Amino acid sequence: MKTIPARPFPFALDRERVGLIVIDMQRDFLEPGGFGESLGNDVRPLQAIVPTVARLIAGFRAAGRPVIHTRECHAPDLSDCPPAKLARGAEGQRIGDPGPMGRILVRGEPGAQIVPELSPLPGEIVLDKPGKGAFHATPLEEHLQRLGITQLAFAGVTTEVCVQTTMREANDRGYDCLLAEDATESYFPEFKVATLAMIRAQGAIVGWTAGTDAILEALA
Ligand code: C5J
Repeated sequence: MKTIPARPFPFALDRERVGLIVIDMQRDFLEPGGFGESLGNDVRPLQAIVPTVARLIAGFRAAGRPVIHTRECHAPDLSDCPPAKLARGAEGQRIGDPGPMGRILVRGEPGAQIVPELSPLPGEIVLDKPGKGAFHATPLEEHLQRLGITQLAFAGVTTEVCVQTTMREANDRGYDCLLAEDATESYFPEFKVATLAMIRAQGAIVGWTAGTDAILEALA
């Protein structure tokens, strides 16, 4: 165990039991000309974390610890998309509609791919998830149990949606959750600040937050 400076209090990182989960670093959320930008969002803050996420991934790989990647996307026939989710958004900007990088949030389309700078290595787990949380309708929990993981470090986008939802799912399943503060981002800066505060509130009610450097130091 190595204790790292974290908030709301130090986090005891278990090098033998920790894994990294990188949430939805997809072209459609991050790249200019993608779905996220077409909704009026400024994607630059999300792009800015790519080098930090890359460093975090490299640190886990170097330590021989699992890196799990997720992508929010749906089957081409949309059979895994609940009607309520399908009906969201303005006409022409709904899941499955033609978007700037192929059909919006559909598996296999260019926009659904992870940005090339963060490409998964062969053999790493890549989960296509139909929900905001990565445990919903995916084999994530089976993978974590098989790998003996009890602690999860988190990176990715967006902080208050898919990252937070997955952290809450993991927390309820008994995993210790540590969010890399500078390796996550939101289109709405105030939502990121609020989410970090919510996670740490009431004695780490959802988990801990720490800087990427501190996490990497503990892994080295
Ligand atoms: C994610 C979203 N990945 N904001 N999706 O957070 O819709």
